[in-house]
Parts: sequence; structure tokens; C-alpha cells
Amino acid sequence: MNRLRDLRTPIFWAEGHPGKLSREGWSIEVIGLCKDSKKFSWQELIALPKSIADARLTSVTRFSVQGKWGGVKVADLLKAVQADPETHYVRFWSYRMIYDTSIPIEVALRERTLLAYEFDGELLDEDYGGPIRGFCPYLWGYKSAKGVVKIELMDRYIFGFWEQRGYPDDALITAGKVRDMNQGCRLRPIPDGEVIGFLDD
Ligand SMILES: Nc1nc2c(c(=O)[nH]1)N[C@H]1C(S)=C(S)[C@@H](COP(=O)(O)O)O[C@H]1N2
Ligand SMILES: [Mo]
Repeated sequence: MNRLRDLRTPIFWAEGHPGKLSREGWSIEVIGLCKDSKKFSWQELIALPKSIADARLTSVTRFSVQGKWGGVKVADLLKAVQADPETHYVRFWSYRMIYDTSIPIEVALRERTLLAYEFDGELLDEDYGGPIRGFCPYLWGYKSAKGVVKIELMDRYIFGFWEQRGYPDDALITAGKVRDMNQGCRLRPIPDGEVIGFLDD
């Protein structure tokens, strides 16, 4: 069973699909502006308190998928490494270090910004960013980097993969219509901001 696939959620790997990845051998390194830079193994990551965010991944390419994303709060990880007060941006690097994207620290610290390894109780597979991916429901999906291997704490902003190619740096979700994957791809109107409900509800 794969809930995201059953919902026919599009699979984006702009840099090329990574193929089969080792969950047990996975790790995420947190580097940059912090007192205690660390590498977290898969086992260490899943041993951290688990948060569930019932939220939507919404793409600027106009699809939106809702479910229970499970993982570790980015805030908890930043606490564990003792992020410096000069940290203004958090940069997520994907497997192979081709795809990256950065978000402001204020957004990174929000309740539902996660390093997610589950969707609706199932572990994420490689198609959908497993073993572990960024998940930020507040911004367009290109800020939710898949297959995260490194997190960099920075005092300034750096253009990411899609931002260099013209997508907005702030990635604020703007009103329009998106395909609701939970309702068989139906085109539905959304307001500005995180997609919590639809205007036709
Ligand atoms: N490494 C990597 N992460 C990525 C992308 C990508 O191409 N490569 N695409 C982004 C975009 S544009 C979106 S909308 C979401 C899509 O997530 P999905 O492929 O799980 O649907 O992943 C984001 N994370
Ligand atoms: Mo996207």
C-alpha cells in the first residue's frame, strides 16, 4: 500500500530519481551556525519525539495533497544542535547535493515544519522523498526538499534549485485553483496562504 501513490500524487525529482536508498544507512548532517554541529543517523532521527502534522503539500504546479505527515520538528533538531541566534535561514540539501532550498528561520521553527518520514502512518519511499524529507505546509512545495542529507544554518539567503530558475524566494502560496488529490484531482479554489480549507467547502 502506498497512500500518496494511490492518491496519484505527482512525483518530482528535478535532478533525477535517486533510485533505491538505504533507510538504515541514512543520516542527516546539521552544519553551519550552531554550537554543536551533528550527524543524526536514521536510528537517532526516529528516536526523537515524533510529531504528526495533518497538513497539505501544495505545489506551485497546482496540486495539493492532504494527510498526516509524521516526523521530527525542524525546531527540535535546531534545539539539539544549539543553533546560533545569527541563524536567519535554514537550507535543506537533497541526496546528491544538486537540489537545495532555504526557508527563513521563523518558518523553520513553526509547529508543522518537519523532517518527515511518514505519510498517513506509512514510511515514505524514495518516490516521495524517503527516507526523510523536508515538509513545510506554509509555503509552496519546492521548499519541501526530498531525500534530505544535510541541513545548513545560515545568516543569509542563498537561491535554491528552483529559486535560481525563477520561482519566488518567499514561496508564499497565492490564491488560485489547485487540484485536490484527496478529491480525485478536482480543481478547487484556494485563498492566499497555507492551504487549510478550500473556498468551495
Ligand atoms: N530533491 C528534490 N526535492 C524536491 C523536488 C525535487 O525535484 N527534488 N521537487 C519539489 C517540488 S517542486 C514539490 S511540489 C515537492 C513534490 O513532492 P512529491 O514529489 O513528493 O509530490 O517536492 C519538492 N522537493
Ligand atoms: Mo512543486
